[in-house]
Amino acid sequence: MRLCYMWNLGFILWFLFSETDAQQISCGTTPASTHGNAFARIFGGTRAVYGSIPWQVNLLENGSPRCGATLIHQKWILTAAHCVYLSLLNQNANLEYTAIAGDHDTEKDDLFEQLRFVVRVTVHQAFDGKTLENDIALLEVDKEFAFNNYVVPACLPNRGELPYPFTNCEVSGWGFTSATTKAEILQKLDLPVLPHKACEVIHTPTEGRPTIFTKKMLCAGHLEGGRDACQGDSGGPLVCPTYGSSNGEKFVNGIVSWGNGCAEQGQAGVYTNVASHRAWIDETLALKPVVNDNPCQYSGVEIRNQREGSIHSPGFGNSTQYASNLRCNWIVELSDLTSASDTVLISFQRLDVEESSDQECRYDYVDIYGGDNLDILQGTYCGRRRPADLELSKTRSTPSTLRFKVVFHSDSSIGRRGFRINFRIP
Ligand SMILES: [Ca+2]
Ligand SMILES: [Ca+2]
Repeated sequence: MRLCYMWNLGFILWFLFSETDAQQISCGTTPASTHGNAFARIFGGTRAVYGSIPWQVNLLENGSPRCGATLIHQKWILTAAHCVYLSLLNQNANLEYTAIAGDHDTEKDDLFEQLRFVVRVTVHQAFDGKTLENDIALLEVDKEFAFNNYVVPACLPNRGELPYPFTNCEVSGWGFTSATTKAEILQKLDLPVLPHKACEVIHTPTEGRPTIFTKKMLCAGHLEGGRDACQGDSGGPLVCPTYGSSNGEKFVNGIVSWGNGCAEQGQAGVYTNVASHRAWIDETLALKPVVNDNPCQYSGVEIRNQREGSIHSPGFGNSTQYASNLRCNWIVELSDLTSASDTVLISFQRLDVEESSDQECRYDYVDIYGGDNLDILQGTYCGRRRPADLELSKTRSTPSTLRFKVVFHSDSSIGRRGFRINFRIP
């Protein structure tokens, strides 16, 4: 799997000219796609060329790869319900999702990667975890994705519009490429959509496998075996051209849902039929966006050269509760103000932050970091008891620094009053 991306002149030119107005980006197109070499994979797929599947999203759960997803809107990604429904069944599991568009190699930062936090998980209300009927979910992200040549939404199929049988479609993902190996480089596979009748026959329910193939599903694959989507590809896109679309735009007709094994002979993978859910998608996309007007959210705020000051959670003092899913951080830079012996005194004026029952600060917390690189944890705070003051000294490095970082994290449920920290150089 460890094949390096070949830097070539075409790629560099695309990089230089890749800033494109969002208006110029049409769904389902691949403006950055060059016809590079592809390398055979064990399950019959090929390594995708960076930019050739710009709607592919890498969906992480608590920071670990979970599933694929499809970019369909600046603020929404489409995935399979079975990828995320555990988070709804068990709110205490505290699962957090992040979505990366423009990803290619999961082991490195790709040039056009954009990471967003999921702020809303919408699973189809009729999703059935046993039969995998209605295996569809939409996730809203905190901040719009910026479309460019490497981040392009797939087109949505019209209601009820199916690809013709044997249309050549494309599935992609970072799932397993052999029984034991998960892909680091995005993989893709061309495969035909099969007629509904054939899919019904292939997926005739048996005693150990009661799942029924329905009109809300598609099946696609190579019946001779050896080429298929697999675990880890779940939730990802099956895109197809649509008859009559002259520009060859790709439509997300399917969501990787289930199959009997991977790449087995006589089998064909099953995909959620997106066109049969078009009304649900339109309703969901019309929901009022999750409000995200907090100035600190997900961004650094730097306070420089103040001998004293304060930091508080968003909305503190308004007798309201802080919002969910906050990722605030403040950096206080005092190096220029102090002499070698100086220290800064940090004290909580008020602390009211949701704690876990074991007082381990698993839910919401305030972290304070010090050190030259702001990576030395000085304390983690939650609950309601005002903690002891914290005194930080100038570092012993050359040049010596005095700086600290406050991070405030809230999870997806229950807010409290928040906190206020005062700091001063005595
Ligand atoms: Ca990457
Ligand atoms: Ca909370």
